[in-house]
Amino acid sequence: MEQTLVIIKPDGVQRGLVGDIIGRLERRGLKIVALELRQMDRSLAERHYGEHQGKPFYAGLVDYIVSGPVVTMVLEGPRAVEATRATIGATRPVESAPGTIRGDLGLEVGRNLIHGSDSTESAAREVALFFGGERVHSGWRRDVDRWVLEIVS
Ligand code: IDP
Ligand code: MG
Repeated sequence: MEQTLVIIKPDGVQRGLVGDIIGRLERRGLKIVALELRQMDRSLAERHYGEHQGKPFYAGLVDYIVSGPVVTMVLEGPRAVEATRATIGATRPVESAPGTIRGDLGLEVGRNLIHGSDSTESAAREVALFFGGERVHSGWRRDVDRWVLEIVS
């Protein structure tokens, strides 16, 4: 089963949208296998956003992500990376479809509420960066799964 890393960014936490955002992902059928409120430090932010180093928005992005607590989680499900990115919406909230998290709740790219891994390779790297192997509880049995998934392992 695929895993993905989600971060509810400081604006999502400050605006009291944690429940709404997690609820949307949870209702879609994705299973929470790790969840934590934490304050990211600069070194973690720089490692997480390493691919953007050198871009004009990089310094502002790091300042933004360390500006307050974030909620990090690992979600599991079939094609979880793609399902989560689709639920999140496009990077620029004004270009995100209504019904998506960014399209319903955001306006500006520098306050776009949430991060989701963009590939299974990024997901593996990010899950390890934020939770390590031992803090992900991927084994728990969710009794409703036979009504969400066609084949339950
Ligand atoms: P993504 O979060 O949709 O994967 P990326 O292109 O990976 O988007 O960019 C990472 C984050 O950097 C965005 O979510 C956003 O917070 C920020 N960002 C991207 N482009 C800009 C920009 O042009 N101005 C300000 N911030 C940006
Ligand atoms: Mg990205």
